[in-house]
Amino acid sequence: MELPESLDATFQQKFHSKPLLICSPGRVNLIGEHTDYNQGFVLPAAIDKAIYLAIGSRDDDELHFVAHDINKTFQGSLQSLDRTKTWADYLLGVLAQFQRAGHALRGVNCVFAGTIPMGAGLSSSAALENAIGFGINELFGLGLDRLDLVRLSQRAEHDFVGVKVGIMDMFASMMGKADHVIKLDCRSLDYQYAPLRMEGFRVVLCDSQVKHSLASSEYNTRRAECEKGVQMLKLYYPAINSLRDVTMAMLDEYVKDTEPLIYRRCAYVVQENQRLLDGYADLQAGDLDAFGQRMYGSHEGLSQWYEVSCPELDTLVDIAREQPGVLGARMMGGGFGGCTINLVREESLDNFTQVITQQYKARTGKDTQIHVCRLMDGTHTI
Ligand code: GAF
Repeated sequence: MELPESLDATFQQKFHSKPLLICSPGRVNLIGEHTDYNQGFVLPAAIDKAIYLAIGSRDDDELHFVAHDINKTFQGSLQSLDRTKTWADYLLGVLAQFQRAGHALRGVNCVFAGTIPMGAGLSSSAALENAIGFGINELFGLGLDRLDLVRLSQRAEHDFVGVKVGIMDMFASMMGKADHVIKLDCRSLDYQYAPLRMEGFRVVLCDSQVKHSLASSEYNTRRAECEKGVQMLKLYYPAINSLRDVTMAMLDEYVKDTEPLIYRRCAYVVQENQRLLDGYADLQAGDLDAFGQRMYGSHEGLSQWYEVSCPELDTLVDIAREQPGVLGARMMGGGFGGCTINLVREESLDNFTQVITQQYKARTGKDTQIHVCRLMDGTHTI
């Protein structure tokens, strides 16, 4: 039985009613990492790995959640939406945001499972938040648009889960379009879909299988470091609001000597933002070689200047760089584990998979998982 059917069956067996079924995808990001919360650009896409959620309303205030994959349940009430520090917070956090925005809800039953590898940096949490937000909006006819739901998921992550994430993950998961990447301006939220013209190439993810345990604390620290850079420059340039407004010349003059660490963080972001704009132009021009080189540049910045990589991710990129048919590779997402994203020529895929698998094991003692992905539509009912 396919996953959505099996969730449907479990739901009906447990709750004796027919659920609404929702598919909410994970995401990749081609380039533009840690730029979203600095009001820069990102270039993500939704992928064919998703969270599937079966949801139905109740006549009371109770909440019954089943995490099908891990065989865990949660029972609570809309009257007391408190943090549990478990997976249930991704659902509770979104419900709390609906309440906070003044929407009257009733209780819900949910059963969910996914094909997004957990902790692989493919945004399973944003997909789950989007899934329940989308489901609640549909079930109770609240009339919110997709962008409202994206913002709601982001606020849930900030207030309930406690990580000050940017908007990229939930945006990509909700707004994705098959075979397209999204060029998103994280300041204005203007976005464009661009067809991924990559005849003969595939987007390949290599999972380091390192779970990003440092990610939340270090993520918030990086964010604070960027904000510190902005504050320093504001003394000289009062109109500056974010690193989006900053140039390397400003950093060189006012930050480099006094705060070398802050300089490295901010310089990475300013350069990455420019790399994205240049890389987008490469993609539009069909120059994948140039784009691939920018991916390596992005990885170097993330590893050396922003310091969010780890030895395993660096190893995956090093191995990829030596393989024929690989145009570019870099760590993806928040960092400290998760996946690398690689652009690989179709005819080199088998060799790539074999060599990466063998050499990663030999160099780190760990296994990798390789995922070849397709770009899909965002959160939707099925
Ligand atoms: C995580 C965050 F959730 C995103 O908002 C983004 O900042 C990303 O790390 C780094 O680009 O996935």
